[in-house]
Amino acid sequence: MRAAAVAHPNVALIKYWGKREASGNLPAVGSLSMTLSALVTETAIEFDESLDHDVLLLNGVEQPAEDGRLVACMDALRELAGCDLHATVESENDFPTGAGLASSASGYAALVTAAAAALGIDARDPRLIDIARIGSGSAPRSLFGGIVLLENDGDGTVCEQIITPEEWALSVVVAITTEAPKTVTSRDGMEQSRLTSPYYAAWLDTHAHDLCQATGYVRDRDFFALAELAEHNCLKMHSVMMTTRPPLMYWSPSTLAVLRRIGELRADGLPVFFTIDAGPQVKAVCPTEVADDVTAALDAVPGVLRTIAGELGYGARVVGD
Ligand code: 2P0
Repeated sequence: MRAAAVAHPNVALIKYWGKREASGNLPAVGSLSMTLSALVTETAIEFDESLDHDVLLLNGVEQPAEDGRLVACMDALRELAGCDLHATVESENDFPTGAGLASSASGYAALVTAAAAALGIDARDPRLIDIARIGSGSAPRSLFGGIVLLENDGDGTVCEQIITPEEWALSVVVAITTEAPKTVTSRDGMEQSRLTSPYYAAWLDTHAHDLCQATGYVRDRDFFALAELAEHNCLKMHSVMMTTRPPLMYWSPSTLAVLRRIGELRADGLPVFFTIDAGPQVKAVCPTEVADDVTAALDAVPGVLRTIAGELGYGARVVGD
């Protein structure tokens, strides 16, 4: 009863920020994301009848036993499989953890995929999407590759791939400006935004339109229309974050420097746009044929520690035991 899986983080073009009041970690809004081949989480799981609780080792360090998200996710997997055993989970990221690079999305996608294999659950069972979401609202997106649409559907969510990596040769260049973990998690931050930002209502009101338009631009491979809308949606989310009380200022000074450089590159005719998540790193999206040019330009921005570039990646998958 053991298995291992890999998954990639994803970066949203149209963002998820805020939850419905109902339980089950349901997002208030849908989202549209790209799965990133360049970053990898590998997770191994082994169910063991000698354990009386689940054990999680993240990058070799044991995490607190009371991690509610892990236990809730594991309990849902046990219920689905009709199994009452606990497990040891060992998860490794090849990139900074908790620093705005969606490590929880890839972590829970890899966990659910490995656990399903170990427990004999069909990997295509749609209930795995709901179980991944319990761990992290963005994790269902990392179960799929390419460009992925997550939408609200009644009391739940649906998630599907809309473009395969082969159908659109896009790359993402991640400019790392700080390796340190963020001080406010997305989970806590988005709840504070819901409770205190005067712009949160406008975020909700305008979101469905952004999501619908962006999905159309992706299906049409309209890069420049997508560029303008994705940057707008990103800055709208950061406006909500910055007007939260106390304010959520995830940017570093170099975040703004990279953002301006990307604006200059686009004004000079290079097809590239930015997006930023709950952290100081900037993700530059571009056609793969110009990824080397974008990488060279961002490496030269003062304050950029390093860049990581890669094409669209595949969804979470079993890699053996
Ligand atoms: C996104 N983020 O759409 C947005 C942009 C962060 C900023 O999805 O509370 O770590 O576990 O559901 O999944 C981060 O959200 O939050 C996220 P929880 P999660 O990519």
